[in-house]
Amino acid sequence: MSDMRTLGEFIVEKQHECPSVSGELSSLLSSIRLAAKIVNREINKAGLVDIIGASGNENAQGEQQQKLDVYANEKFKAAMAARDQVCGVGSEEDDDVVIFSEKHGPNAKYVILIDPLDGSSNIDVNVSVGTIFSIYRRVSPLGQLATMEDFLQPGNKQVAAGYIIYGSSTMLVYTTGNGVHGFTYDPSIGVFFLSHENITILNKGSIYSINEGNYITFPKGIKQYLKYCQENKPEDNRPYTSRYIGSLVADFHRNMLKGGIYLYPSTATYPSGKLRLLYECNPMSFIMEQAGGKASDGKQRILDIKPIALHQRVPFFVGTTDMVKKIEEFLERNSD
Ligand code: P6P
Repeated sequence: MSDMRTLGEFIVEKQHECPSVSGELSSLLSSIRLAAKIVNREINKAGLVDIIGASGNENAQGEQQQKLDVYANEKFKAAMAARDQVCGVGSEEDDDVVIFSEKHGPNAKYVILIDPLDGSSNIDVNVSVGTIFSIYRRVSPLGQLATMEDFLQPGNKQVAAGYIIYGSSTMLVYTTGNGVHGFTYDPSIGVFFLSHENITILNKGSIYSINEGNYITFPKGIKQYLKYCQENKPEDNRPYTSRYIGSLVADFHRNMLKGGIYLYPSTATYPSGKLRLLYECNPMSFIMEQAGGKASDGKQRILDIKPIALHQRVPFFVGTTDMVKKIEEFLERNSD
């Protein structure tokens, strides 16, 4: 008998087991679930209506915004604004944070950081894309408007994080610090069913995910790590395999289920790395650590980095613990 527990039932069940997971947080996770269903519907019919393609605007990164980027951003922000738990949202798609000033805003306890549609350049070639979210308790006083300090907290202060992957099936994967759990969406009845309880990454991995087109400008330690992978075999004796989709959520999800590592080091184009600390690296690192893996900028734990800017970028190495440690060794050995 397959487990017919729904995401909603699971959230309530875990709320009773974990006092730290408050009712407000449960309600906030439910609003993310609603927005995910709405965005999923548009992604799945994107090929049929004129919603694919550039919106004609640029986001904070100077990247061409795809129409679905804009749509997803608006839907997730609207879902957050409609609930009493969120006092502000920081999004990849917005230059600055959005502070909820009316109604419940000043008395709400949480802020959320979101990449509403990561990998969106893949939308019009039908490759999996994803939404990434990160939730913190505010540090500014209740009764006042949220401040930037509420958003610039280190990743080790997250109370919840997760992603939705819009792929061959749509899944929502999240953690509140008590393991990682995956739910698969049944669009015929509009319900997310528990499909992957307590996801744990394999101790041994053989997959590495990196854009080798940037090889020339990689740090020496990264070049040596790639050479190590090509000349050696992991202990399970299968050769290393290079798999890179160009969509973080898709590469991350496959590596978490099969074992492996995702790497985005510094490059000539992105001297500090391409991935954004607040709404990509921190949530994915929280999830990976909860699944038994490791996440580093090459020198330190991602979750211990004190953010200084909303769209701050960092080098990002995340996945099977031994593989991340091996990269840190190569980088240490070749540090200038
Ligand atoms: P590149 C998408 O823009 C993204 O942020 C991640 O989803 C993805 O892994 C990476 O950038 C791809 O970057 O430089 O390899 O195209």
